[in-house]
Amino acid sequence: MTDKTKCIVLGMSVVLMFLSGCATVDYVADANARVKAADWDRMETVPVVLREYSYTPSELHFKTGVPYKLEIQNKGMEKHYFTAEEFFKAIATRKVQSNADGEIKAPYFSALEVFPGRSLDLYFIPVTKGTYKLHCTITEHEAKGMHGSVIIE
Ligand SMILES: [Cu+2]
Repeated sequence: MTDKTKCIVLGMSVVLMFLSGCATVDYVADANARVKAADWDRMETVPVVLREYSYTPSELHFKTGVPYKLEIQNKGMEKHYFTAEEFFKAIATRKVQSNADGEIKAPYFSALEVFPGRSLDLYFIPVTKGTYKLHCTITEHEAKGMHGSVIIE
């Protein structure tokens, strides 16, 4: 290869790396605008119960564009996680609220840990349709059955 050819090949691989890098940065970019524009008076409340070792229901269904409060209630004896990285990338997040302690505003989350007997509320708007994996990342919990799906339709 000539130096010029090497330079072109290197240049193309840099462009490809840049493009593939962009494809993985896929949280909802205009989440803040979507949250502000939504009519939160028509928010729907959906509960999900965490215990040893399950989510009830194990399949959660949401519709794009509707504002939701997902009440993540740990009714078990142990700590549990609501981990759903791809789901969190598919929604516009308004906030997570602990009804005892306050609220956390952030553009996105990847996992929420809920202590026994406590709950966290996730306020969000579904944006991207799909079926997303939900699981508890504490050792052995998923293997014992603590997994499910979040479906945006
Ligand atoms: Cu768990």
